[in-house]
Amino acid sequence: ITTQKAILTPHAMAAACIFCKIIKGDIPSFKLFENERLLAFLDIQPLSLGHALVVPKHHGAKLTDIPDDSLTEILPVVKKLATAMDAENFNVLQNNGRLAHQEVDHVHFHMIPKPNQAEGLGIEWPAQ
Ligand code: DGP
Repeated sequence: ITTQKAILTPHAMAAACIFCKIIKGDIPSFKLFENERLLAFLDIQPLSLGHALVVPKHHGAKLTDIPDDSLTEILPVVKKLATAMDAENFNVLQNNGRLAHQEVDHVHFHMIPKPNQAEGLGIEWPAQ
C-alpha cells in the first residue's frame, strides 16, 4: 500500500480537467457566453432551469489560483446571464475545496436562478 499522492504537473492537471475539456470542445456543453478568456455554459446537474457556470479558460483549481484581472471579468458575465434570463431571484455560488463542496477543480461561479415555484398556485414567493 502506498500513501503517496500522485503529483501532477500543471499541464497534466489541465489535461485531466473536465472543464478544460469543455473549454477545448472535447466534451460538449450548452454554451451561453464565450470570449477569449471566459466561458459560460449550463450545469449538467442543474439545481434549477438555467443553472449556469462561468469559468476562466485558464486552468486554476481555486479562487486563490486565479489572477485578479481574470477574476474581475467573471462577475459581469454572471450579471449578464442573470439579466438575460430575467432571473429576478438567483444565487451566485463559488466553492473552493472538498470541505466546501467543490467537485470540479477548475474555478467556476454558479449562477442559479430561483424560479418562483409558488407562481403556478398564485402564491407569491415569501420574502426572505
Ligand atoms: P462544484 O460542486 O461547485 O464543484 O460544482 C461542479 C458543478 O459542475 C456541478 O454542479 C456539476 C457540474 N458539472 C460536472 N461535470 C460537468 C460536465 O461535464 N458538464 C457540465 N455542463 N457540468 C458539469
